[in-house]
Amino acid sequence: MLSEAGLRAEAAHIACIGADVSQTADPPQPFGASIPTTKATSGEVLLAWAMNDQARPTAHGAPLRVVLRGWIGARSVKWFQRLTAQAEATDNHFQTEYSILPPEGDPHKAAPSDGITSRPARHPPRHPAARQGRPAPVRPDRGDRLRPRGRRPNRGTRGRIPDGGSTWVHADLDEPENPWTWQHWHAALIMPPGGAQLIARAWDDTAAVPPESPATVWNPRGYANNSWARPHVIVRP
Ligand SMILES: Nc1nc2c(c(=O)[nH]1)N[C@H]1C(S)=C(S)[C@@H](COP(=O)(O)O)O[C@H]1N2
Ligand SMILES: [Mo]
Repeated sequence: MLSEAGLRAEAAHIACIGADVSQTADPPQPFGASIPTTKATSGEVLLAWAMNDQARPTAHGAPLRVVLRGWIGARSVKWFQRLTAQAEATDNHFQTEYSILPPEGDPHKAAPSDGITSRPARHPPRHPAARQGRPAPVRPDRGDRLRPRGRRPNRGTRGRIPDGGSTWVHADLDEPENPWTWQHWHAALIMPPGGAQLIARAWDDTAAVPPESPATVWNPRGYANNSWARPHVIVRP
């Protein structure tokens, strides 16, 4: 679509807006986001009108939405209405709002260009439970046998979980569906009944490990916490 339209050399960013206008943004404005033109023309971006071979639900952006594979959801504009090729990144409220500020940043004074507004295509593995601050999906299976399952971005890596905090056991990876989706994993643990804390961390093929604690990734808005997930579980007798 962009090559049909013809991009000028100075078009470094592609900005999109949706049909929904936020009255709480200052000033009121449509939801918007921009991405570098290199990403927009990378073949990793969809304009989607369907979802899982069904008509796309309105809640998920019908009639048309942007889907950016490998990037945060906030850049995938729903109810897609208009795009602009421009020299600078958008100053839309929602681009600025969903940016990672440095620890000393002030969310109330941040300029559009402050902070990280995009994620690299290859990013450190993180567990969604750590991101959302809630326990990982762990369910007791056959009494004392736990089968933790998790997801993380697919980098062909191997997940690990500790048994009781001193040693670690390998998790098995489920078959990845595609390079952009979460990598599901599972592991079996024999544990005594009672309360316990699990720790889930991942290693990738460069031996990179997510941060052990959220302390080193702290930022004012609390985004992108990819530190080790530490869900509490209760093993029923
Ligand atoms: N037009 C529009 N697009 C939007 C949003 C929005 O509020 N309006 N929210 C964004 C955010 S923050 C996320 S996480 C995803 C959520 O997409 P989903 O509802 O399909 O899960 O849509 C993004 N696109
Ligand atoms: Mo979001």
